[in-house]
Amino acid sequence: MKVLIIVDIQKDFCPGGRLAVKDGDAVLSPSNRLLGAFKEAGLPVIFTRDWHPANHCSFTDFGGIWPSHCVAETSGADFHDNLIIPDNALIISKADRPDKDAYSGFEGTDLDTELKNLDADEIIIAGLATDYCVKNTVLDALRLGYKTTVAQECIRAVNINPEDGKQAVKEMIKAGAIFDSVVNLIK
Ligand code: VGL
Ligand code: ZN
Repeated sequence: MKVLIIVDIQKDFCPGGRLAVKDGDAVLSPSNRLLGAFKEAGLPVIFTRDWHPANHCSFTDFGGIWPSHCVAETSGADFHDNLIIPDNALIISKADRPDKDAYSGFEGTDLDTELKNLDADEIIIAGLATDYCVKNTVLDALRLGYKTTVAQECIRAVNINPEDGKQAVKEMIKAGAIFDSVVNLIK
């Protein structure tokens, strides 16, 4: 079974948000095309979301490197308004404990169990951000043995260092990830 995983397309990671990724909202339209194709094919989709407590350790006020973002139950943690979320979508919240950061959708969540329940062997990944949650989710998926393809137009990087996104792509490819375009993925 092929499963689409949409990573952290939340308001705070898009322009106007608290941890805005440059052109973060540019992933919306290609991601929605993938979502439409999966819906038409009757294939499952899973959405991850960053879901921090207000005192999360990744926030600068609590010793971390990030401005406060994606605080659970606040509007910044909402999925972007233009993201098409099917009624039966599975939502995985992560990094929801004060003392632990988690960039991978697999870390401290039921994602692997849910994928096994769906009999997933192949994963398509889209979302934000390339150099953090996309990268770590992809690397974990590969470690867990899933054939993992990244939808290349559907990712954007934070780029604290200008090459971080490019570096992350290299790392994912080296670990065995496939990169492909949405047109190919919906064929
Ligand atoms: C992320 C930075 C901080 C991500 C989450 O979803 O890529 N990046 N928290
Ligand atoms: Zn975060």
